[in-house]
Amino acid sequence: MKAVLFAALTVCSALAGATDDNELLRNGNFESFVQPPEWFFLAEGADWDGLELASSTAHFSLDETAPHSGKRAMKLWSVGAITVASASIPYPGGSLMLSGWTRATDLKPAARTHGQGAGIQIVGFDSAGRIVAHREAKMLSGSHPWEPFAYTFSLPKEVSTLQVWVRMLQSASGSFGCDDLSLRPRPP
Ligand SMILES: [Ca+2]
Repeated sequence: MKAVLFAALTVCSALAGATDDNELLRNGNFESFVQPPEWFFLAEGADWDGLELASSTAHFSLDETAPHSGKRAMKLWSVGAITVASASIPYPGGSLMLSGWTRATDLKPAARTHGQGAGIQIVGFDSAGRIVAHREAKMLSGSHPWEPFAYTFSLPKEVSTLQVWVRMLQSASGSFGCDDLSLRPRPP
């Protein structure tokens, strides 16, 4: 099902492209169709807490019914785990800020996740591709209209690259959306 979705979504990326030199994230507004390498679906594996990254009962799509801006937003829904990751971004060091908008509908928390159902995480990898750091930029549960967030963080020196992960956590249910994600160096 997901493989078919990717095949269908690789048709067009004409709207892609960040025009801002300081923007580190590509297609953060999801106006371009989601495709590797901009965003890709993590089909297997588990995170640092042993929470699975994907299950067969959860889905993602580009939502054209209620985007925050433009014509599309990222939407995750149903029951279970799903993770959509950004392209790997070289970590420039120092302080970065991830900002954007999130919404949720009837988002029930997953077990073992401290009341969190879904959200956006920063994941740092060392030069060998191992996860060596993670940050929770915006996690939520319940129902919320579009709301902005801004999260400032820095990562350890051993981090070589980072990804932005949009996730619904293991055994959560409901839906989660995000739009207009932006990752930038934070001015000193
Ligand atoms: Ca959008």
